Amino acid sequence: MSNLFAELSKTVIEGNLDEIVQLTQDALDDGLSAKEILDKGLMPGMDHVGVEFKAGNMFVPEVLRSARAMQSSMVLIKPLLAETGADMTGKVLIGTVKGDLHDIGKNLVGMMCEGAGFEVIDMGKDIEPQDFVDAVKEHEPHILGMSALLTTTMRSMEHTVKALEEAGVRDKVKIMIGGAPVTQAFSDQIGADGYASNAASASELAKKFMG
Ligand code: B1M
Repeated sequence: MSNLFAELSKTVIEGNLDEIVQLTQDALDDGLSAKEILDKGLMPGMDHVGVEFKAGNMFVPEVLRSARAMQSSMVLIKPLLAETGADMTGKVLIGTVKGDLHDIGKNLVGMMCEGAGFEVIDMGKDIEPQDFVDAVKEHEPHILGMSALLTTTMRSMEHTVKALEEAGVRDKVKIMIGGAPVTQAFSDQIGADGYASNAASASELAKKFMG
């Protein structure tokens, strides 16, 4: 049994798209629950990817391949998780801010958070502050993640924080921000709850927010 979990972790780390779907199906056929597959197979694999990425031993294309492998497995287990009502780690709403079309880093953050067991709602890119507000009201996420890659669009993060305050929902979510020009000082300045410099740190911060 534990061998199957180790193999699942390995296929995530290797980003082996061919094997992971079959292995997931084998695990389900062997009677393992979707939650066990996630907690003991996929997530430890993705944790390892996060550690290696932070250490500079894995690079963006490899992390994306691992994330894609994990997502292929999730296609099989997600409906079962929903059926059994298994708790996800929490809910993350994520998007790239208004005026900004860069979404590769944001996608990576979303994938790493999914890898850490979060339900991730990806709003896409070029998201207006009011659309973030409406989505926070609709989906009631634990965490709102905003990404910006341009110095000119960073300000939209501040506008979104203000819009959330004005709508009376600021205190209902933790706000995490990131992107190349973003810093911890900027996060403090605009009243976000935290900044992460890369996707692995973002999923760690998200877990920290959940206590
Ligand atoms: Co653009 N671009 N771009 N671009 N682009 C940059 C960002 C730039 C630094 C290039 C340069 O001049 N050297 C520069 C910004 C300068 C600045 O403002 N500081 C720039 C510019 C100027 C522009 C245009 C204005 C160019 C033009 O048209 N004149 C234009 C703007 C369009 C717009 O957004 N309105 C533009 C357009 C584009 C493309 C569309 C062609 C394309 C984007 C495609 C896409 O994303 N689908 C593009 C690309 C690819 C880049 C570079 C080359 C790569 C960005 C990237 O994907 N990096 C970039 C230069 C560079 O970085 N070398 C550049 C890989 C990615 C994994 O890293 O996004 O940093 P990153 O994400 C990291 C972390 O930042 C962090 O985790 C991620 C993973 O570790 N992170 C978070 C990101 N979001 C986070 C959220 C979090 C936490 C962490 O919490 C929620």
